[in-house]
Amino acid sequence: MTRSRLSNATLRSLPAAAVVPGYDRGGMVPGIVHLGVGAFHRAHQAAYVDDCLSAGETGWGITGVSLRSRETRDALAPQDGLYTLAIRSSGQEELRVIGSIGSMLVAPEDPHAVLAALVDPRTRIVTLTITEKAYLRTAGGGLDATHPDIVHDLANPGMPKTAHGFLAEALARRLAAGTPPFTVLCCDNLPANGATLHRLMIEFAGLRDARLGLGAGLARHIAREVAFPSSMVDRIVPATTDADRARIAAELGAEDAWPVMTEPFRQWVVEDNFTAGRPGWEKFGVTMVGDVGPFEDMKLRLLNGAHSAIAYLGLLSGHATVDRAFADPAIRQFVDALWAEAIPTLPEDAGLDTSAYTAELAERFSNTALAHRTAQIANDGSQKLPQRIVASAIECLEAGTEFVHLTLVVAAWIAACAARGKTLPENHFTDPLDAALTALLSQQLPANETVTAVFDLAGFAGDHAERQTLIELVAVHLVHLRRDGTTLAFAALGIG
Ligand code: CS2
Repeated sequence: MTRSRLSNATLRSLPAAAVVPGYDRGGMVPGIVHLGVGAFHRAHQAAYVDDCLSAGETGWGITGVSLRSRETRDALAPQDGLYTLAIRSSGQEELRVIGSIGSMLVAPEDPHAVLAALVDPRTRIVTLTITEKAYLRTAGGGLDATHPDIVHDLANPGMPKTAHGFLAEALARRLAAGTPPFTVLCCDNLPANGATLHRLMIEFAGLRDARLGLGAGLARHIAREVAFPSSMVDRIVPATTDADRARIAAELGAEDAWPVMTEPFRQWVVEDNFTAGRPGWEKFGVTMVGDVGPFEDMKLRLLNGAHSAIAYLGLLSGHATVDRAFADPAIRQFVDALWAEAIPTLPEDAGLDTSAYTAELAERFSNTALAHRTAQIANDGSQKLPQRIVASAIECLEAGTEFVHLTLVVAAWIAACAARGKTLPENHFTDPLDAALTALLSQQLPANETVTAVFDLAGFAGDHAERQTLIELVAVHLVHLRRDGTTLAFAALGIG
């Protein structure tokens, strides 16, 4: 059956059960440029902005930019930027068509158009979800100035490839034109994400200034006049499957090339530091605060830390999805123990309710409608584990607190990487360090040497005084995993 395509023209003929934008999309002013229009952005920020537009705000339409691939633009352009958000809980599905993305650009196709959108005085906020690895940091956390894309962007400031290059060029042009800077809001899962990006941008601009012989002009401007609020973002967004596309098309009576799947829960905690205005997000459940740090750490260490544990231990135990892995009593018991180790590393005086938080996480991880794949979360472990697991382990060591579970997650990551092409499909998940990791793991070195080499590669624990202790603790688990998989690793912890 040929169905019509979701678009402005077909919006009014959708079934009444689907919530559609009630506002005039033509009157939307593009006030936000978003870099990295993946599914997460479309389930999270774009939905909050859609709430504000529905409430009558007009100044915050989103211009979506893909820094790499054209897939999202190709899917959404014929749909006038519209897409369906399917909000799924174990018993039901609610469909909401989101209208906040007014236009889309693909940076490699037309970097000039992206710069024009960034320089446009109507753009007052630039938001980012580009994933951890796109910040191009060295293992020590500074800017990787030797990365080919950074080298390229420093040599070709008018034709950037990286987020750093686009932001720097746009801020330089706005400064020259006397246009006030936009606020840069980082929405990736990094600790102190705004401050981290601010620091990387000052470094990048410093290199750019030196190269262009401009003194410290742009670096100083970014350091002093550009706001980089931090934020904690949260919503679980499994990758869309063809079965999802078919189901949504049948329910809508119209084709949607890229609907986005998500859960009912959503959370956004944002540092309230916007120099050029912002949408009234707080009216829709966003928590605007002075310090996001405690919320970020709680989310990274409890949600994301448990996610990585479930992903690697789940893969090693043969579970394809989070809900199935979490229903495995051994994994469930492990996650509870992992939380018990991580919780004391969170600030006590920040008013965090960790028991309510973990109880809610347990419910969210049990959502069977999401079918959130363990392989999806397993991607990019080298970029994720430092803030999710290693940071808690180091703080436990510093505080002299005993722990044995955090380090199993690191060992499970190493074992899962080594299992690819053996008990797991080749490229079942990927990592920016894959070339070096695969070469290292194929040597089958003793556990201690393997873990040391992995720590060197990934920069885990840097030159911290407790690095060696940590390596030894991870290696003990790796010995168990190599000898008899998760059964022995769990048994050694008294689980199972
Ligand atoms: C997940 C996150 O893929 C992953 O690494 O842990 O994407 C997680 O689903 C989100 O951070 C939830 O907000």
